[in-house]
Amino acid sequence: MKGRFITFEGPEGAGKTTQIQGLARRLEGLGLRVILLREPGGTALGEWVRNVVKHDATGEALDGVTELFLFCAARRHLVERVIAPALDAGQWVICDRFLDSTAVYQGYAGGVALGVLNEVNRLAVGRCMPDRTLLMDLDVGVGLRRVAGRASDRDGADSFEARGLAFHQKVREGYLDLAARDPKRFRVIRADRPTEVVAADIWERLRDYVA
Ligand code: Z5A
Repeated sequence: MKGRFITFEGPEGAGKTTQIQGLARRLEGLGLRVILLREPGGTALGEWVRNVVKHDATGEALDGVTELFLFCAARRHLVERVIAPALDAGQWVICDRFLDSTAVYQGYAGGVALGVLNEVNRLAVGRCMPDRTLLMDLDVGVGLRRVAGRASDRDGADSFEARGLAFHQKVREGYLDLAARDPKRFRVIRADRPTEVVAADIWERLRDYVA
């Protein structure tokens, strides 16, 4: 069977990580080879960018354009080093966030002009556009409350969790706009339901690839 490239997107605390793990187990149960990635991450460069952007590791505030280049540099490297070879080898690639995160966090909510942003994103992604994107949609207040419990277990909110409610609302609206513009690639999943109900919905939205 051909490799597939599936991405998960959504606001904070939507349950992407939880669902990706269950989906991978289910696909592997069918004998498929699955590789799980997260963005930023998946390479040493990606993990370095993750630390810089999430935890202000440089101690210097970053503007939206700087973030755009950091995320896209890490994305380009991940595509070249990991994603393209895996797809060429017939593996399934499941990525927790990808190019649409840049569109909404740095563009719709961050204020970087979408025309420029889309060009940089296109350059980073090359031929590796996702086959399908599962947008986990959730009220932002619910999502932030879910992660707040978790953040207090660690050492406080990261730089994205700390951005205000209005920022996260723009993120959600940006995602819904992207999904409405590209219904062929996006599937919107209501993430406010019990985990197993959400998982069944996701499976249904991938049925044409696994049947
Ligand atoms: N970012 C960017 O700005 N531009 C870019 O181009 C890229 C990223 C690629 C990465 O942070 C940050 O980088 C991200 C955007 C930015 N920050 N934000 N926002 P991350 O990867 O650490 O954060 P995240 O992607 O938002 O992940 P998350 O906070 O861990 O959320 P999640 O993966 O969607 O949810 P989860 O970990 O599966 O679940 C969260 C909690 O909810 C957990 O306690 C679960 O047990 C619980 N949960 C899960 N499902 C349910 C259901 N169905 N009901 C109730 N509770 C649930």
